[in-house]
Amino acid sequence: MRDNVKKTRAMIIGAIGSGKSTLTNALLGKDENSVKTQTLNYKDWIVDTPGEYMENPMYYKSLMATSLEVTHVLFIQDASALKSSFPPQFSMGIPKLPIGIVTKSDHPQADVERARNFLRRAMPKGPIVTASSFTKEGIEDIKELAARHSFADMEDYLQSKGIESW
Ligand SMILES: Nc1nc2c(ncn2[C@@H]2O[C@H](COP(=O)(O)OP(=O)(O)OP(=O)(O)O)[C@@H](O)[C@H]2O)c(=O)[nH]1
Ligand SMILES: [Mg+2]
Repeated sequence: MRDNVKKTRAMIIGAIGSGKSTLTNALLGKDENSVKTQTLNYKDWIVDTPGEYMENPMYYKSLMATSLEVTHVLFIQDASALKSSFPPQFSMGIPKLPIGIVTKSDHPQADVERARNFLRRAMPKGPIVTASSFTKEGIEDIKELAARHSFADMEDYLQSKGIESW
């Protein structure tokens, strides 16, 4: 037993309907239908947030306060969305490890490149994973990255998988 293993807790943020709750279930291996998130929802190692918290700057304070409790922040961008709800460089204001996630890669209207560009603007530093809660693309990579507690360890993981880092 290694006692230097840190415990991960991740806050998941992104626009209304971007797929946060569905992804939360996929990461936790739960086969539940997601219902609209109304409030902060603590599920195992994940803190699921309502999309309103990201879309309305009035709620940024709540996100900032909640971020104090976590080790990682998962930034969710819907691959089919025509816009981003993240202000530029938003991740730089939160001193926690960021993981960018493009969700709904399976969607007929998905444009993964556009979504990655949106995320890179919000999150200048850190890994970006392309994922789908339906096909399970990217789910293992997200879990592996969330188990790492420094940028260097996340980069090592990406390198071991032959994935280019940021
Ligand atoms: N095609 C596709 N649809 C998805 C995927 N993930 C979620 N969805 C759909 O997107 C819609 C919104 O999903 P939610 O997980 O409830 O979104 P949310 O970000 O939690 O939304 P709020 O709680 O309102 O902030 C639902 O109809 C899901 O079925 C995915 O990977 N692929
Ligand atoms: Mg939700």
